[in-house]
Amino acid sequence: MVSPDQSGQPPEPGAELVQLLTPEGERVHHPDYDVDFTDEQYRALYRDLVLVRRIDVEATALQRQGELGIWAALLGQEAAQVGSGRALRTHDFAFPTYREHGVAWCRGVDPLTLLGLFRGVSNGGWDPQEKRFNLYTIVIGSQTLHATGYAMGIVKDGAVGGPDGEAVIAYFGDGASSQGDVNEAFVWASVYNCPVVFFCQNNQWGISTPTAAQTRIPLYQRARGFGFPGLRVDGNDVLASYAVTRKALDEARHGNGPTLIEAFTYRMGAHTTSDDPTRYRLANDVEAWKLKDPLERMKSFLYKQQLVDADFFAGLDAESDALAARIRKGCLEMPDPDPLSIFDDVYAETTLLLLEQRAAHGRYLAGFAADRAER
Ligand SMILES: Cc1ncc(C[n+]2csc(CCOP(=O)(O)OP(=O)(O)O)c2C)c(N)n1
Ligand SMILES: [Mg+2]
Repeated sequence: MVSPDQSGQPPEPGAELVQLLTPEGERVHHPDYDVDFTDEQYRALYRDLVLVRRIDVEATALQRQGELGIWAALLGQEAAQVGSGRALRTHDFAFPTYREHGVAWCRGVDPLTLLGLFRGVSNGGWDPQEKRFNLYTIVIGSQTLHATGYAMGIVKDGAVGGPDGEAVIAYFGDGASSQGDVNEAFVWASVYNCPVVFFCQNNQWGISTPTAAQTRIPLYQRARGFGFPGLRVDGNDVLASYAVTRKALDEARHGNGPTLIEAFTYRMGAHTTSDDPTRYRLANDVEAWKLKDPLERMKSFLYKQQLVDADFFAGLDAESDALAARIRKGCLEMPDPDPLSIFDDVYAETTLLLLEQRAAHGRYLAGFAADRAER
């Protein structure tokens, strides 16, 4: 267990946290970040949160039943992802980590496609250009450089500098903030004034390493040293996450350069299904964060504002159940890939060495069939 501040407690968010919805579901206002949602938009955001959580719960269960190799749960981070994901315009481009299932949902990636990746039957499965959503990246922080390079490219294409400009968003975690790649991306984005939003989900943990082992100052304050603005938002507040991301994206698309958003949230589940967080964190902390649940506060708000009725919830329950059933069925029905297809997409044009390896592996696999025939 790493706990450099001795208490093991994450740093307090402080007064600087941008919030539009309190944990109790009270709508509050902020002078710099506000948005006017219609009743329909409020309901739609809640629907996103509920369905995204359901996808995550089903995927975790499928992994436990042996149907997925691994799953990285987003439990607790739904608002940060749905808020920022819905703030993207169609032509904006997102670069995710491996946990951005909520953003994938907002980009129209079928959840079954994500499951294929974690089941090990595909290397991705969606067209990044079509979805404007890059493939999942496991190498911590490297996608911030990809995003920055992409953002430099769209500047050169002349696609930035007005209300219809393009913008890029790079997702990463608190642990990733210590990576060289992320700090290099900050430098490049700053000096080249790149249209990129760095969206850091500070979920308080990098596997078993607490944020206190990554930084002595709030992460958003790092931006200042690189020469661009940074801010901290309540990552469990879908409205605030939307508002700050929309504004930062607009700054980027108008040619006003990068922003760092630190979405202050909490990873309610394990790092992945291979992890056991009871080994390194206190149940107390998890219980305290349950009171800030992103779905519950939105539900309270909808009730208090009388924007919903029993039919709305019954309809959403039915939709959620149908989605879960489709995911389970679709996952079990996914065909196993040809083992030799692992060699297909290594390079755009294959190499002689790879062809030899493919042939050797083919002979190896055929050996099993011969063994079976002899027995
Ligand atoms: C370059 C690199 N180093 C180490 C790892 C192993 N690793 C996988 S996830 C992870 C922690 C990442 O924490 P954070 O950035 O906070 O993201 P979170 O998992 O909390 O969403 C580490 C160290 C990796 N995948 N890539
Ligand atoms: Mg983290």
